[in-house]
Amino acid sequence: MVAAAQAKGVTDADILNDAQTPGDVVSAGLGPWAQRYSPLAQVNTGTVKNLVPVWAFSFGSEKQRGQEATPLIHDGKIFVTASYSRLFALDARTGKKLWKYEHRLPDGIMPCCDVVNRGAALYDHLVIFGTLDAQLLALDRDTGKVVWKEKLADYQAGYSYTAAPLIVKGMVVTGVSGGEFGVAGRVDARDAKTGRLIWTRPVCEGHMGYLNGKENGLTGTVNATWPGDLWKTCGAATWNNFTYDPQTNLIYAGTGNPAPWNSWARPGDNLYSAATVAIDADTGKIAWHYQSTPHDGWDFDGVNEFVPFDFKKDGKRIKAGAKADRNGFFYVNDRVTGKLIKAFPFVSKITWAKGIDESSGRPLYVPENRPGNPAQSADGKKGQVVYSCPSFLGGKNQQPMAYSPDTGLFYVPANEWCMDIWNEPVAYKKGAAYLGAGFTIKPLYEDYIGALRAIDPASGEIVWEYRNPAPLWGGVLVTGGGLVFAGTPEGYLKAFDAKTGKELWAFQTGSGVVAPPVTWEMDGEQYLAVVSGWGGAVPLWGGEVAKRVAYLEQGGMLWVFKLKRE
Ligand SMILES: [Ca+2]
Ligand SMILES: [Ca+2]
Repeated sequence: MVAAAQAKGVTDADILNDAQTPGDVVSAGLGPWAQRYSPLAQVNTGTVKNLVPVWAFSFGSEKQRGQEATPLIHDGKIFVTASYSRLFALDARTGKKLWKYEHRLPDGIMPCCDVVNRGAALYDHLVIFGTLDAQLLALDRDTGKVVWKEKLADYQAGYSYTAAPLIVKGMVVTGVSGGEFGVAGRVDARDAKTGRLIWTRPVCEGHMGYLNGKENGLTGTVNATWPGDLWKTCGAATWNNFTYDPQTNLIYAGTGNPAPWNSWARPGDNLYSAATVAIDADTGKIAWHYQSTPHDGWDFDGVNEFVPFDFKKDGKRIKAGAKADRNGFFYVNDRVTGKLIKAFPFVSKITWAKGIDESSGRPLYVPENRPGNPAQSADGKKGQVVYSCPSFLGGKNQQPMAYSPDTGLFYVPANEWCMDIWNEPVAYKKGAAYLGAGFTIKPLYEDYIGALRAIDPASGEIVWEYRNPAPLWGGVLVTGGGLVFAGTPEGYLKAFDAKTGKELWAFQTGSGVVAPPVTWEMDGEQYLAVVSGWGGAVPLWGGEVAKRVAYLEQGGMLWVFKLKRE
């Protein structure tokens, strides 16, 4: 019986039900909605003080840098990705290494924002993950041997892959990274068992989609919102984790900045950059889009995860989804139609727009706070510098938020920072940075940058906040025990009361935590796991903020916790 149970592969039903089955974590968002909520309550506001480490595992080697992965747990095993395109399988009870896959990366990979990976996907007997040279690999979960391998894109043109793939109806759904190199963003769906491409949907107007090898309609209309040939190197990289809603059969993908950053080069809305794009899982066609930053001029990638939830408004229950956007606004949209329901700021200072017009869904721009046109400068080389908030690292970046159906609150790992930004002329060159901008990121406040905020989506109110000196970059977990777990670059994994924000527990992991925690139940006990290892975009792009946190040490460890027996 035990052998038969262990031989069972992960099914579509397992993934759809992941949020309701606390004995495993078989998808990176703890379910296709990615609410990162677990009903487990053994570790709760009363018992969390007894939470202690059970074991820790080092990723080893001289390869450290940012560790952003969500661990997956199934059948007594943990599958966790690490920096430099590595994947480890560990015994969940002891931390013993079962196998390691270390991808051989070519020279010349071009990850913009550190050599990170945000996690794997499980399907059948496979562990599937993407690499920094833009390949997708399916490994045998028992041996770590490669079962199939597919090239997602040309790494020499600036493509890479850093997100956790999403499993939908037997398909593995992926995007691409590389928005700073003029790639063209798209969403692909492959047969998860074989890697065969089923459909591909570009997210820039003018590009052709395909379904089973046949043309499946252009995305948008050529030159409707992009001038000349710029749509061909449009950016709009789909580089963060996606979500899926079985009720609407829609995959929600966030898209990054239009390329280049210099917005004067590309008048128009530049569809479908800086947006949420909802794609029908069966047809590979765009059902709706909502563009949070039309004609982006600040690198406000709209890649933040769109989290489906049931929104209660005026006594009605609306099929909604929420997103804490890099541009500083929190959006609630109808997830069936994409129509904007509400938008409000979740950071303290926003300079680029006065607000969001809730009837049209469009931002109310402050034109003088758009970086100036270099063509109008004296020498034609540097447009007017503007001081802009938030910075391009965003009100929220890759670090995922969580939603608790118990409290009805979103828990958003936000940051308070601004930037000086200016535009410069730039031309596309394959494999070269394609920005046309210069910048310096600056802290907004002396005493904190990070702010974990409990946000009421109905009122827009910040119910509580925890302020952290360094920027928060790790993501959030919320539980039925009334706890919010989040890590800090200073090395702590912390637990807060989900209702009040009171800090109830903290543990020092030895390096910065820039990854989201997970929890599961095993042998009747509740476990937690989190990866520790400082890095990501902040030390590389963070300007004055990077200097402020330059004392932080790199690392690479997986920590596992449970309650000590009294
Ligand atoms: Ca589960
Ligand atoms: Ca970007």
